[in-house]
Amino acid sequence: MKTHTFPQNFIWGAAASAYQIEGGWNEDGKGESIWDRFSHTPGKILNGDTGDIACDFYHRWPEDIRLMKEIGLQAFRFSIAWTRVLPAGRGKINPAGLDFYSRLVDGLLEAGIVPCVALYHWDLPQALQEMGGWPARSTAEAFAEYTDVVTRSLGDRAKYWVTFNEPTCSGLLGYQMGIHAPGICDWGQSLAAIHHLLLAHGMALQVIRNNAPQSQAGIVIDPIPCQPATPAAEDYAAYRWFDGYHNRWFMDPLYGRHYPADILAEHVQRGNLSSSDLPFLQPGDYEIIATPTDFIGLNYYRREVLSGKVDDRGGTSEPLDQPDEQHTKMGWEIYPQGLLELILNVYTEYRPAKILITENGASYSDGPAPDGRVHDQRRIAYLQGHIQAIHKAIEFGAPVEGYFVWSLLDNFEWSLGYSQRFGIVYVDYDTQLRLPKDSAIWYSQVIRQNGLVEPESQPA
Ligand code: GCO
Repeated sequence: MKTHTFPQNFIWGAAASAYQIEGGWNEDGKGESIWDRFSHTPGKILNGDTGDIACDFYHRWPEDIRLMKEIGLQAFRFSIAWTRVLPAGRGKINPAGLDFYSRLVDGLLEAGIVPCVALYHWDLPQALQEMGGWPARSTAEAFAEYTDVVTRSLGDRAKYWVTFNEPTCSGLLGYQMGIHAPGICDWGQSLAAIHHLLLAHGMALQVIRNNAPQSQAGIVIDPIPCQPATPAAEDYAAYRWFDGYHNRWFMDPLYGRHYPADILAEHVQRGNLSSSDLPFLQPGDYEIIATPTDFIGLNYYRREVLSGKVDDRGGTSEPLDQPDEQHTKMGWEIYPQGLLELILNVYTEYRPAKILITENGASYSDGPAPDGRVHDQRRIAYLQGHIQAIHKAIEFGAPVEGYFVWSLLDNFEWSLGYSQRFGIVYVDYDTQLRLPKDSAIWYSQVIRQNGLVEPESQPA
């Protein structure tokens, strides 16, 4: 037997987000978010799915906390729907919304589960989008006010705060590729949005430090480890560009550097910006963005292999010549080694004091078998490989202190609706019944053992 035991204080958790699980989209005074608007717009989401009901977590959370407890989760990362708390984004507070999250935090604490609260997982108030959305600087100010309201209410009890989950997705998928809300395709708006997301992160950190001085605060980023498909110059250029606009453009300013000069020049050359004087950048912004954090959260699913065959991004993912079993249902390559690369790259390049793996998981559509159980062996294999990679990173000295599987429940997978099941717990969307999959049972064991115990592989 080979064992991979993790450090004593390592935290094992699961993650989810408000719009993907809550439902109750207009209940008890909740305002409309850009995801409500987007999913209600015909043609945006596969099969016309919406998050109106989702997993009905808004009503079923006590049952779901019991489930978490049964699995043995030590932490739960969830997000707050801004529009429950401030229906119009700014101004009037909705006490019922705040109260919902207060009861949720208390419920988790009573069950001995550490709440890890994300303030933003993509669901901007529609009212703020109408005032310009993230491309407008005023949205960053609104975010700081919202953070103040939430942390005054929960800051005494919640000890882990995430400002933003993947500003890459909000900024790039939402404002440049248009496949996420608010569905805009414009580099100028996208770069302004990214700047204000990062600025809002820094402003919010300062608020959290005031209102919840005992807590730990950070941001969640999804840098995608990438490489050129071949040593050819055009593949290398495609790789540099992707790594630049998708990874370094976010990480560099968070760690006290400016936006990467090579990518800035390339944005100008491609016509995404009219000049390298960023119109949205104001004196002092870089200092605010680089406000020190206690941890960085990293989300990892896959790598990207780039080729210079030009598409509108200047590079395409090279379809690798690999069998289907090498991919999850999302079509994403299974590449656990990439998680090790990601952790080591971030650690050596930016030296964060502490790293949490805030998301990692796989979509497979296994449902209940005739014996009534969900035998999601492929998910178990996926998680096992990735947890091993983390163990290796820790052996190399990287300060990884927690792991959150994505996700607790099958849920609303954004523009792909309910077609993708990432949960370790199966959800029957007709009845809202929950059924822990084999992976949930396996994960409880991992938690109990604080790591993996696996049979030695047999020599061929
Ligand atoms: C993300 C999001 C999740 C997704 C998950 C699977 O980080 O992309 O946090 O909401 O559902 O990553 O795509």
